[in-house]
Amino acid sequence: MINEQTTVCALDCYDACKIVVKDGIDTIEGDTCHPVGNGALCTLLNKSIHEAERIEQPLVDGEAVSMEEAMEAVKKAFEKPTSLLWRGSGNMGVMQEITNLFIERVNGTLTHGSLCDGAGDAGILEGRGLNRTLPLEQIKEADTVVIWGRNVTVTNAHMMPFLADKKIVVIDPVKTAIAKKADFHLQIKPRTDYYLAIMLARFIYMEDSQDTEWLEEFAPEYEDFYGFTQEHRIKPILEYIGTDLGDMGRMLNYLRHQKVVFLVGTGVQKYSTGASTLRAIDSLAALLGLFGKEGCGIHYLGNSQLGFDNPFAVTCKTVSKVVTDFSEYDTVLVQGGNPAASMPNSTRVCESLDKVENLIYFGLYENETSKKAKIVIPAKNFFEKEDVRLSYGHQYVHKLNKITETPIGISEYDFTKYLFNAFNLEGLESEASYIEGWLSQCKKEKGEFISPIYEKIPYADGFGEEGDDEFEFIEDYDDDFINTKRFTKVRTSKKNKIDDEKYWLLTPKSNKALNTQFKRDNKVQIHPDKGYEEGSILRLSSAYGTVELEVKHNENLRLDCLLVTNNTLGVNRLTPAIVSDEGENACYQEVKIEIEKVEG
Ligand SMILES: Nc1nc2c(c(=O)[nH]1)N[C@H]1C(S)=C(S)[C@@H](COP(=O)(O)OP(=O)(O)OC[C@H]3O[C@@H](n4cnc5c(=O)[nH]c(N)nc54)[C@H](O)[C@@H]3O)O[C@H]1N2
Ligand SMILES: Nc1nc2c(c(=O)[nH]1)N[C@H]1C(S)=C(S)[C@@H](COP(=O)(O)OP(=O)(O)OC[C@H]3O[C@@H](n4cnc5c(=O)[nH]c(N)nc54)[C@H](O)[C@@H]3O)O[C@H]1N2
Ligand code: SF4
Ligand SMILES: [Mo]
Repeated sequence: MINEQTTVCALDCYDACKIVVKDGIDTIEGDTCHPVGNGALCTLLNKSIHEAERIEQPLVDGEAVSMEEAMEAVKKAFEKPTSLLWRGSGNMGVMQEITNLFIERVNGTLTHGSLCDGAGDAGILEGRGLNRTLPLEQIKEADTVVIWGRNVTVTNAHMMPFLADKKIVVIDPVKTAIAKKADFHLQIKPRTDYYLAIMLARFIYMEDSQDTEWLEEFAPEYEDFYGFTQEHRIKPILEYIGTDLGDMGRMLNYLRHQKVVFLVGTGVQKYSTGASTLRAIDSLAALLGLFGKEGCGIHYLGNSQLGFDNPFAVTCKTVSKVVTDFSEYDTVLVQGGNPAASMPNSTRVCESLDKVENLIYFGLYENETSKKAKIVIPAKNFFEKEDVRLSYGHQYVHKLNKITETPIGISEYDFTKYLFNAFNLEGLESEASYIEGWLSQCKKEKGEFISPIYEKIPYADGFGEEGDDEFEFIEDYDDDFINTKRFTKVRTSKKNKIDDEKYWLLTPKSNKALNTQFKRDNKVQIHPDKGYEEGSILRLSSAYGTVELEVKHNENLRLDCLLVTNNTLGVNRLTPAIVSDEGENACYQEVKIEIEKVEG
């Protein structure tokens, strides 16, 4: 008898696909009935996750021990005066956060800030007050979809069916697969999206195509925004972006007087100015009246916990997730992450991890961080435990069901329960009651759980917590990284730290990996016209470090860019340990790179 069960993919991905398990985890398929999955899973789930070698044995000081002995060592480590929990996004289930409850009780420290989407989120909050997810059914209704710094075919493949029959505009420094199919691709210079949004807004005012009726009601400060756009000089900015009036005109044809959705990805905001970029894009959308209407809006990474009462919210001390100095703690628990590779400026990160007396790694796979750990605790994967999965890409909430039982690893709930018992702490509820607590807060629609804050058309009544605020346009912009003097009429001079001889670093995701899980890489992609032979070795250097990588030609790149995917060994030696001006986000692309051929 085939025992059919369902669960959902918990990897850190927009899609959160629903999975049908026919007969054990080797027989998984996408759920054809699910509104997102379209019946297909990606190769990461069909292949990589099954091939990846799990950590099976707990380790203490490199010696294999029983789980009981390893947990005893974890307990001892948490008896030390100072401890930190650094959590990655290896599993998107809400139960990952249960360890907060223990950290709070031992007076430990948690992190704030983001390696991912925090800058953009901050910019959205400034304009709209809340970061609501645009429902997928609205994307289906659009006439034009603008894909702005998101590599949909790689990172968000299940969006593709929603894009059928749309006019597609792509804004990306790379001629991505979707850019090749697009009606219009603007191969923009990296880190200029703010200026592009402001220029488009300026032209919309010039030709009087703004949605005045909507603006009067929901964004009445639009006259001030007009003044702000006028401070920006057209000619030098278009030249700097690498575009012209013809391109702007063509782009406007896809934007004015129609239903438009912007799919904005993390690519536009891997910079100190990332929040301003999202706010400028939001301001452009507002000018066109794209909020609160059918088939319109901005789809970015939404705040999936919005509207939930989180039972794992605690009031601990926190430090930056991006620039943490691990050496300040006696004990560091790394859960579901690989900071030694995924945090920026990894040379500095590794040095500080090496100084930690008790580094505990709690995860599935061996990686740069697990190799440094004194205590290694194997985790259970998402097929082996119960959980609830929210999504930053859509409104659906799923229950994760235990599909298979293995002797390997421990769940986050059992890990926490062990420590509560070991420290004689009370107050931990049953696993089932936490899961029920999350699910019971959801709305239900056609048999699916959905976010409690779901609205068919977000911002239809207005902005802010209560929906009675106005939209707030961007009103200033500050940038220390490039010389902005020539772009503005009123701003003061800034020191020009940029050397145009150097390359921009693009460091997006790979289709072979989920961040640093699964296949790793060792390549730098560069345009063949730069004259470096495929297979030769280049040394890449930035102000923060160097890494040697093998050349791979890519004709889809601009001549001023190098592309190194984030699963590449050592890529973050090049990136700066700084946080964005708002949102405390990592700024992986705020760096320029020199290259030199390694002889021999
Ligand atoms: N250069 C560059 N760097 C980047 C990025 C980039 O684009 N470029 N992207 C950034 C972004 S967006 C992100 S989100 C971060 C991601 O960075 P991290 O959050 O550090 O994620 P990973 O490196 O994928 O590590 C995830 C680990 O989680 C563990 N794991 C998986 N499932 C479970 C589980 O159920 N329980 C436990 N305990 N462990 C589990 C696995 O062992 C895996 O090694 O990287 C950031 N770093
Ligand atoms: N296969 C796979 N899927 C994943 C992941 C993975 O590792 N592998 N990671 C998941 C995670 S954690 C996240 S956060 C999401 C992120 O998914 P995406 O939002 O798609 O993010 P990235 O892949 O980092 O980059 C997106 C695009 O931005 C472009 N870009 C870079 N710089 C700029 C710029 O200055 N301006 C503009 N306009 N574009 C720019 C890049 O060329 C790239 O095409 O993907 C998730 N999905
Ligand atoms: S990684 Fe993303 S696309 Fe692949 S199965 Fe999981 S949720 Fe779906
Ligand atoms: Mo991410």
